[in-house]
Amino acid sequence: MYWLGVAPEPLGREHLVPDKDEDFYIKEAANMLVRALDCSQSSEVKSRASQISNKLSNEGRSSAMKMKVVLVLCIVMLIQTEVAHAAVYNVGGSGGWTFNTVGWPKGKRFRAGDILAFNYPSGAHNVVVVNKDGYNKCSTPRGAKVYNKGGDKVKLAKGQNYFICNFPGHCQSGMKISVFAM
Ligand SMILES: [Cu+2]
Repeated sequence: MYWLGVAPEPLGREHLVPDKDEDFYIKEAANMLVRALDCSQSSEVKSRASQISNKLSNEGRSSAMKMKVVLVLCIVMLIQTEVAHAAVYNVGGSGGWTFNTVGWPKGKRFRAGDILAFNYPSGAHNVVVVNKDGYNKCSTPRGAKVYNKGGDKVKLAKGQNYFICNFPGHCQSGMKISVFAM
């Protein structure tokens, strides 16, 4: 995909494993990885793919075979892109799913299909999928899905997603999040 110009430059070992054990080099390696991921989802990559396909289709019927090849490549690229999109977020960061997590989603951009990982000691909390009313009032709708294992991974649906801990008083202490997924 790289030689067609529709995929980022492959990551080399030197990009992933820093040569020196210093903050700067580790940060550089992390940045490189972030850029590669960003690049694989960029509109530039997508428009480049459509340029190539347009160019080949303008060459007439004899290029039908090439067209097919490009279409297959585009599909492969889109699948790769989708995979790259499915990010995993640890709710609450290193502190995990706990009190006052209510502000955690602020400034983050989520996409439908992204995974929220709720990390907490089993038995200390739970994760309840609620609606807007349940979020605002810290109440649990009838039949709400409850997770309580402690390493719960929940896939975001398109639109607004609401989660609370329904242990008494916990949601009221900011143990709730509202997450918008594009
Ligand atoms: Cu709790």
